[in-house]
Amino acid sequence: MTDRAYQLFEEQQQARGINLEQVKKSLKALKIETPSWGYGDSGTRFKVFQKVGVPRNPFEKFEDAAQVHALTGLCPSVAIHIPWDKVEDYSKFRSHAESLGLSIGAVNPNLFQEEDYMLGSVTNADPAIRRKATDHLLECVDIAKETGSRDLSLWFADGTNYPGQGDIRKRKAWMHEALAEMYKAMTPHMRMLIEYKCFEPAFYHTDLADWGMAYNQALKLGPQAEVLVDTGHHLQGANIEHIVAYLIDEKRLGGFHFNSRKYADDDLIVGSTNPYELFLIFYQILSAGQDADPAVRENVDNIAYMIDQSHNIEQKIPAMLRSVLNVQTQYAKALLINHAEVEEAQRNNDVLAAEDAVRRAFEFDVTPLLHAIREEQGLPLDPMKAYLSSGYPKEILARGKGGASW
Ligand code: LRH
Ligand code: MN
Ligand code: MN
Repeated sequence: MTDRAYQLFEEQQQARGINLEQVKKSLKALKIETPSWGYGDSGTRFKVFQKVGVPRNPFEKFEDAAQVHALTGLCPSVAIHIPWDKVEDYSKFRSHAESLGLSIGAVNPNLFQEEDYMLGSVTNADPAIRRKATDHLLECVDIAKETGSRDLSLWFADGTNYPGQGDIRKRKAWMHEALAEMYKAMTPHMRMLIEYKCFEPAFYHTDLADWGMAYNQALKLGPQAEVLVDTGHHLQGANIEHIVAYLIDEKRLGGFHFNSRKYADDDLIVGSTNPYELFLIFYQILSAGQDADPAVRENVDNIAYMIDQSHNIEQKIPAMLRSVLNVQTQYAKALLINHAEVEEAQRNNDVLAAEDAVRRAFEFDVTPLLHAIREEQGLPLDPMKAYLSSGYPKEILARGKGGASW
């Protein structure tokens, strides 16, 4: 790479003691799973907007996802949501994914869109509804066996709107009962990722409202159950990177649903409103990646990075490209943190030097570095530009309006 911008960048980073070859290796190993539902039509509770060119079925969702992977080299797997991505023949679906250079990623059950679940699914007071919900979880384990998926990613809308509406402790037991039944059905290579969310759609209490509740369930289930951190699922001001560090240290961080939020669970493009938060999440992960305890390092190596976004007003594929590129950029910046420098400042109780050592990495322009790795990988230097000038955006217009919703 003879590019002057990169040469300058290289000199600058070498002078700071950063091993750029290692940084490049780590960047090339980054994998981000995209969600099938991010390619479909979506909206708010006020309106679902219909776009021209949206995939009409799960197969076409994967075709769009393949574009994102081909242009970035970052997204070889796609999460599915059942029943949104229910197909007749999962082995055919799997072959279709593989023919596109993709694999089927996390399987997400859906327990929030049926009339029966208005007052809860696995925590409903009615045992018949709990049975139906648990059966759906078991169905998803079977689907994961066919798709070859390792992760089952669970989010429950279950909760109540009013004090007294439900018995919180009974619901806690019912939640555990359902999870335990599902856990028992999993194969040894599967993982259950338990997602929490502070509120919405329930507004008084949510059965799994925070990381502590998800962690508590995971601990009682066993080592194949871990916590999933959706960056949009916290109360205002929550220190997500602290939660991340804590969970890794307990070896129970299963993965992320990345997105960005300002007010609630906005599901906006990750890194669009708070890139520094994303950078600081990676700082904690990379710092734990150097831990002396191999179990902590193993947890870091197995974190599933996933996007969970709904693109209501944006073009779907460009929105996904922007998202994964934002993650890659913040990861690249975090890789420039000189941990020895931070640790020395910490040992000296030098507050400002420690903060400076972390922040400085965030302030570098990593464009030359990202161009260098893309060139080495035979990828377009600017994946967004490459997409917009390709034939694909025009080609998909032939699909017309009325594509798959979520
Ligand atoms: C819920 C949620 C969950 C996924 C997705 C479709 O807020 O973010 O993580 O199942 O919606
Ligand atoms: Mn989520
Ligand atoms: Mn969400």
